[in-house]
Amino acid sequence: MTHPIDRPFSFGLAASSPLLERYDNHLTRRLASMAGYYLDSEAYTAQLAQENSLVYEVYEIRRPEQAGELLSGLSILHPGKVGTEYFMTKGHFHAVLETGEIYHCLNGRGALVMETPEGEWAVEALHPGQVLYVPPRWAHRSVNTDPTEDLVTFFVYPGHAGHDYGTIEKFGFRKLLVEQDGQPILLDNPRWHPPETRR
Ligand code: PAN
Ligand code: ZN
Repeated sequence: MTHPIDRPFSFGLAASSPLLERYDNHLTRRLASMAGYYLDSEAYTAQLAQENSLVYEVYEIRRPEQAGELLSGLSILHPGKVGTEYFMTKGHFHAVLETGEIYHCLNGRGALVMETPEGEWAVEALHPGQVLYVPPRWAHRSVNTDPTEDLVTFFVYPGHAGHDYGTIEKFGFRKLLVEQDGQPILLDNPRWHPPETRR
């Protein structure tokens, strides 16, 4: 007999609450879980002492984590900054490097910062209605550059992709998004080293 989960299913998706009509897992990332991610470590420590803010949330529609399946869900990145650096997701490579991802922006304003293991980089704007294709091999991080709005994206990726956070946690992305004179600008990340010089 066919298990009910192996029947087609549908769900509503809206940029306003309730965001997903159904989901299986709600994941939250607070400031305390992002030690070492922001460039200005003094600003990070001072801000964390004030409040362990909710930086982002992910609502997942669970499916078996295997080839052939698609994993999807909603990412909600709240507005804020640490020092001048905008709130962002941790960012990752997929453990199976040769797997891509689709992001569809539903609300807010921001960017996806991306790079390959060889150090090629790209930054693509996100705004409502925009669909962004992350090719296989590209690490990705969402950044919310709006001062007040949540950056809401719907994502879909292959079931067997997995997540590899280690490299980004250690070196960060090559480019950072910071606020200067009220506008987002790209900065070179001083913690980043060319892959061939890493140890
Ligand atoms: C997304 C991300 C989500 C949270 O589902 O996992 O936006 O970002 P981090 O995983 O970097 O904390 C995705 O890209 N999945 O593969
Ligand atoms: Zn991903």
